[in-house]
Amino acid sequence: MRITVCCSDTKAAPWVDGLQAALPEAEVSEWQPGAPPADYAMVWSPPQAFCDDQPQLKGIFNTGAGVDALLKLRLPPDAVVVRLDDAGMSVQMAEFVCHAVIRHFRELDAYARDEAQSRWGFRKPRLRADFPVGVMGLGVLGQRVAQALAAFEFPVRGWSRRARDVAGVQCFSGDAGFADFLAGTRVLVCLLPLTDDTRGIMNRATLSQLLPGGYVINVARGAHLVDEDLIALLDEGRLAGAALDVFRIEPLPTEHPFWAHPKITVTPHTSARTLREESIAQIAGKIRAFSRGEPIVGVVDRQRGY
Ligand code: NDP
Ligand code: OXD
Repeated sequence: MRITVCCSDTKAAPWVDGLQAALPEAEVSEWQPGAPPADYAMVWSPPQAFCDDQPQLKGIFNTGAGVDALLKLRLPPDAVVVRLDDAGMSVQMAEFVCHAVIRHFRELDAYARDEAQSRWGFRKPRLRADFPVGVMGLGVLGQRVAQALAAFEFPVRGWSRRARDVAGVQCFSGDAGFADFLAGTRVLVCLLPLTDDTRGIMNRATLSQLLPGGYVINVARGAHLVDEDLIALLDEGRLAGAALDVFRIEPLPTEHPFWAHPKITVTPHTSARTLREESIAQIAGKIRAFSRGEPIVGVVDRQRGY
């Protein structure tokens, strides 16, 4: 079996070597234009030329959870697209989001400002009941995040496309459940895939439905958020702040107003990093299973977009 590797923003060599070591029976190499046709591909954000060059692929294994960049391409029609399924990302996402929620809830930025002035001053404890957290997207990452937040005893709500039942989480679903979900949420966490249905989902109309003092945590994709609506709502005092890890343009341009906004925290798309060893082990296992005709998890529904 022949496997081609195409990772646009990272060096391919360690991925090629790792996958080759995990699948000694295969012939693994970095994609070059005009390379012989491969059976499987391991990719991150490949160019269109890669897909055009590899029409015989049976499976395309994405080295990330989100497949929005991949599904924008003209892919070989019969290739199965497979996303990374946790592979060490959900625990990172849970710690990142819990940190962001707790930093806001416990006013840790205000204490840091006090420290800078050698000021010893307590703030009145806040009530968790006043800070219900709503997680949009109850998939691999969203469920883990929701349960981690519930373990800190925040009231947690979750919203998904289909009805879900997650222990300790008040679940809402579909368009019908969206307004109720938002109306009881103060801290909104986005863990949705980017699809035609979810693009721009955090906008003036939806963010205005949050409880007063709303706080936004976007760890999914930048295009879920309408940047100018967020800034306007923060400046009008309708929202208290935002922690943003993902952006419409990455790296976030230096002139973007998010950088300097006093109510916005920016991190460089780092909330849950792809871990190479875990990812290679998972992809190698799936390639073996798939080539034996066994079912695998993480197959993307190309029509649905995730
Ligand atoms: P999953 O595919 O496992 O879960 C997606 C969830 O979103 C599901 O619960 C799904 O509903 C729900 N959903 C999808 N469309 C809609 C909709 N129209 N309305 C309501 N709910 C919807 O994804 P993951 O949890 O693995 O990952 C989520 C996203 O996180 C990725 O797509 C990626 O963009 C982002 N990500 C960001 C990282 C970072 O470092 N910042 C790292 C990794 C991922 P249902 O349950 O009904 O299917
Ligand atoms: C992913 C990501 O989708 O890193 O895995 O954003």
